[in-house]
Amino acid sequence: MANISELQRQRLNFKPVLPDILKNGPSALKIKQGKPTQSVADRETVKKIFPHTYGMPEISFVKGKNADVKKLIRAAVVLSGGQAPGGHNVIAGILDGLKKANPKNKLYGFLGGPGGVLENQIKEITPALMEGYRNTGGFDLIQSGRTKIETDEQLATAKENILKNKLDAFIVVGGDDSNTNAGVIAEYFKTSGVAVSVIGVPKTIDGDLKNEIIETSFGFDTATKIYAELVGNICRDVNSARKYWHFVRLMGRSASHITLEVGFKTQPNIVLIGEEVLAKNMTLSQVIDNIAAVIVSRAKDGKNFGVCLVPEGLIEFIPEMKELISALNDALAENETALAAVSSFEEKKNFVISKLPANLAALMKSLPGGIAAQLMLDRDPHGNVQVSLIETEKLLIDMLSAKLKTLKAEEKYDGKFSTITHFFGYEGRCGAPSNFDANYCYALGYNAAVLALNKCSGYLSSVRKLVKAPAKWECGGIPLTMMMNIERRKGKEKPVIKKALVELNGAPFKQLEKARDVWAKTESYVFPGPIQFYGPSAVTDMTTKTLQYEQKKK
Ligand code: FBP
Repeated sequence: MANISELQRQRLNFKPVLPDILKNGPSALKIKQGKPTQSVADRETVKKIFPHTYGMPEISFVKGKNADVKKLIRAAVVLSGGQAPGGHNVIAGILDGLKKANPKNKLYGFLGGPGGVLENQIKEITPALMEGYRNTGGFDLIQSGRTKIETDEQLATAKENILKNKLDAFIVVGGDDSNTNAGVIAEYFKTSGVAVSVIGVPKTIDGDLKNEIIETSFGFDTATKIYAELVGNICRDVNSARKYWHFVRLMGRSASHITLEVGFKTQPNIVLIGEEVLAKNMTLSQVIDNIAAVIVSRAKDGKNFGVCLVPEGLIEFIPEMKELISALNDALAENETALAAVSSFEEKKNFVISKLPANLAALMKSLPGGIAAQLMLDRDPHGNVQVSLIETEKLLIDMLSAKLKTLKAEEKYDGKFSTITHFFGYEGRCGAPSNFDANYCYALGYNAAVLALNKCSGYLSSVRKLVKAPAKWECGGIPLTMMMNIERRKGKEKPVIKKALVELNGAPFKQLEKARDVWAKTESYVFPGPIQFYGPSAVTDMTTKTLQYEQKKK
């Protein structure tokens, strides 16, 4: 039996559209330098940490002959962090860009993420190998991982292995943390006189690696389309059966962009946005009161059903919970050895509670056991709590049930609250890339190859004007240091790329504000259906609503 589906077979033949500026290959374009740049905040501190790579100019590509790029190079790529649809096309773009400049150029992939760099696990990505992966989802060609290259020892090992493999360029495909790492490595190489270009590529389904120049990270388009199909189907079911409240938690550990986008695509009754909760300084019980108000109002209309979208990162946006998580991060990081010696969970919990200030210790004790345990799970290598493992939707339902019981006793509610929970995250991370992501990723990869061929280092591959047709996209690079600020990580102040959160003054959130009261009361559900790869362009080439609203203002 064939081990690839018919759709897979057809997708292998899809030819991504390259932006016009890249179409004639690396030797037909030149680097144009813009003005020197500054970091987004904490300028003096970031400058001190990155003396060689701070302030570099933005780069754009313009037409022109460039024979320098024909010199033979060896490059390696690493996929870092969570999977995102289109990763294989980034690699395909890098490979094709390198080969177009000089067919003898070689591309390697470090296996299993940055850990593969430290262990020197590497394989050549030949054109023949690449053929089976074009336009496919997943990162399985070379896999990914969350190891961080940050200690002096790790940086030295990375340098040793990169030099051992005689590499001229090292391309890191990752989110904000991984690209921060890329910036650290670029600086380290410049400081130690290593002439290896380090280039980043913006990846994450979460959509939180963006700014004026990086309009979106790859994978966001496809993942939100996949979740929207599922949520749309739930909305239709809810409207047919009319007996359940569905609580759908959607991935996005630090920002609510995914939830907002899926909200636009499906128009459910409630769309919670973590950033709003934080801005309004809401407590957990205020969040519950707001949801309960919608449930009660719908119950009055005889509607004991609805759909509520919950961003995965909500828990970290509730100020009291954020404070608790941050104190837990510090307590866990500072007491690693002592905690390793304790075996039972109860003892660990009590030990950690003993390290917390009284108010937070009380909050921790008040949480349902399951949630408290989930809050204490191991941090990822970047020191972040793994919110994908915290079942916030269940916490909300527990608290809502209690609230509705009280309201019933006070004769303020006379409905039925039957619930179903869902968590959509992993379902969308390896889906076959939409046409948008297939094109965008290929362009990002090709663009990264051009930056590397031009010996740029410490830059993030940037492809802009994404609401236009791919042929019109603009290409270049932006200095990694330009996106940095200082944040607290693992109990220490660190330079990191600033996460892009949902802006309450931004056009997308304003759209939600305008629409949500109607969505709460009615069944304005929209059913986007599955991603379409073939058919009318209005369906196949549709970009995200977020991008459309954001770009409209420009
Ligand atoms: P990246 O930021 O690395 O792209 O990952 C994002 C994400 O998909 C989050 O939405 C989610 O919380 C997390 O990965 C889950 O990570 P893991 O794969 O380690 O469970």
